[in-house]
Amino acid sequence: MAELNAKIRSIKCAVIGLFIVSSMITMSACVAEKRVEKPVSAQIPTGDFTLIAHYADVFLSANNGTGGHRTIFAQTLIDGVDEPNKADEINDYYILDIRKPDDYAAGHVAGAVNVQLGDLAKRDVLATLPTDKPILIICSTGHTASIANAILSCLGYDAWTLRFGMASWGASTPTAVWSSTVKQDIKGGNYAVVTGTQP
Ligand SMILES: [Ca+2]
Ligand SMILES: [Ca+2]
Repeated sequence: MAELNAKIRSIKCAVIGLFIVSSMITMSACVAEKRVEKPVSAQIPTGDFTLIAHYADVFLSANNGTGGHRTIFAQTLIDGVDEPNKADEINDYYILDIRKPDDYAAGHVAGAVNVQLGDLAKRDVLATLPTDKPILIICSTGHTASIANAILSCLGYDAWTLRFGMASWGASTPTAVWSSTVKQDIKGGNYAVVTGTQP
């Protein structure tokens, strides 16, 4: 009987000992974690998030020399200077016009496909966008196109914004600049447009 009690006591001691040791290991791990500040990059989860963060970095750190982030001037697109390995002419691009259908029908760049901004990230719409050529996004002034550009860039597309949008393309476009109710004429390049609902 005494021998059995001694065995039980030794088992109890072993269990308590294990508990103390494991608690100490856990505590020291917590202290170590608090002491070592992880760099920000190490806190980004792996997987899809890392890929999106990479594309976001590419987009935000890009500057094509004109002060804009992945923007291109209308004149550059139709000046006849067309280097084979550079997206420097309108024919190099898949053209996406994200304005309202009425504005699109009133006049758009030849070949431009009309997709509303709100529909752009729908799966079936994304599936129509090319992954083997740059995408030129056109809106009225460039603001909305830049939103679409940022989104498509984060999804891995080679997206570009027509700088100042259709205001830079038409002869003269009444545009609200400093007030939502007052419009002033913005002079554009007076380049050709196609009217109607078809590209
Ligand atoms: Ca050109
Ligand atoms: Ca080219």
